[in-house]
Amino acid sequence: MDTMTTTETRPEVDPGDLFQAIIDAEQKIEPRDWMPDDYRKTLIRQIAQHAHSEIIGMQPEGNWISRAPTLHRKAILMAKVQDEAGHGLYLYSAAETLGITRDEMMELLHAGKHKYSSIFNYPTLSWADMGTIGWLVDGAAITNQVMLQRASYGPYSRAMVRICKEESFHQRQGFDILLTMMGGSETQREMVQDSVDRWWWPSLMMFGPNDSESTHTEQSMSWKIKRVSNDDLRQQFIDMTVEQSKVLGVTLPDPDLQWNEKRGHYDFGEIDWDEFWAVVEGNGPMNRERIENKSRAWDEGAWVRKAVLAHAAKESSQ
Ligand code: FAQ
Repeated sequence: MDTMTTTETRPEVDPGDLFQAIIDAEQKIEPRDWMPDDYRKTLIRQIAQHAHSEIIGMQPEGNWISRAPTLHRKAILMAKVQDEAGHGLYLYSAAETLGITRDEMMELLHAGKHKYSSIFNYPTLSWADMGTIGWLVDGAAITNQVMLQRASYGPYSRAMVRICKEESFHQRQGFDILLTMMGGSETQREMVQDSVDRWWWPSLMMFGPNDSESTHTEQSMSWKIKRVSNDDLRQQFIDMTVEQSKVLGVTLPDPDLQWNEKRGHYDFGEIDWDEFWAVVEGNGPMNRERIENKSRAWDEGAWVRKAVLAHAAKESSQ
């Protein structure tokens, strides 16, 4: 046969079928692959929200860098806050691969049209809060993020592998602050207990609404973006943390917390969902201040971005 004149046609592959086959085969969707519009939108929403959380999340701890009790603690806290900046940057880069720019994400955040985690709208009132944030907030973050290392979108999943390594150190340093304080004076132990009392419930809210109220879980799980539901992750976190609280010698502020032999899990009390939604909708104790600080820093840094971009443009034209 004369191969020069043969017009070979490839069998038509429906892009939707190919997308689903990649998901089913536990492989990764990459930026140039076809993907449903809603998959792209869901990823932009979740990754941008996650990136914003890391960046806004620098503020509560940044508040204590200049007041850390020792040089050693100060060096660790600075490193942790810098890690959070790094996590934000990996995540913004992952979101950019989906066709949104960093400037657009910033505008949406500053205008209140993008969310960030509710937890960062609570104030940090004492040094013990640095320990509690590491122990509970990073602890909840890791519990949620381990599954995201297996997210079906390649750039997100790879960013999460790096982030999780650093989060483990964050949780450990928080626990260490609290353990040290619990071995100190009565006043220090009271500071720890007060801090745990304030952060326990907001940490449980980090996992999002109950599964029955969650708008995105079912679809995100079928796309293998999320692998475990909000309620299952929350339960995992509680089961792990109750045991750690015993080692620390602190009381968790929930009278209904009790081991349930039949379920093989701890039962716990009802979360104040009105408080959760008030914070998510912008009416928490620190929402306004967090966003004001963030947008001021963005405006004040405009000249730096301009200079860096001008330099990059000059380099590439040479
Ligand atoms: N805060 O249908 P679902 C960290 C919203 S990183 C605010 O269940 P989904 C590290 C949700 O967006 C912490 N909003 O939503 C660190 C949706 O509204 P929308 C951040 C929340 O996406 C430590 C609506 O409620 N981690 O802490 C919250 O399936 C220390 C319905 O909810 C991530 O972002 C909330 N807590 O599940 C840094 C991880 N929960 O968007 C500094 C990645 C829910 O339709 C210091 N994200 N909403 O307007 C996720 O895994 C998921 O997005 C969930 C929510 C689990 C957060």
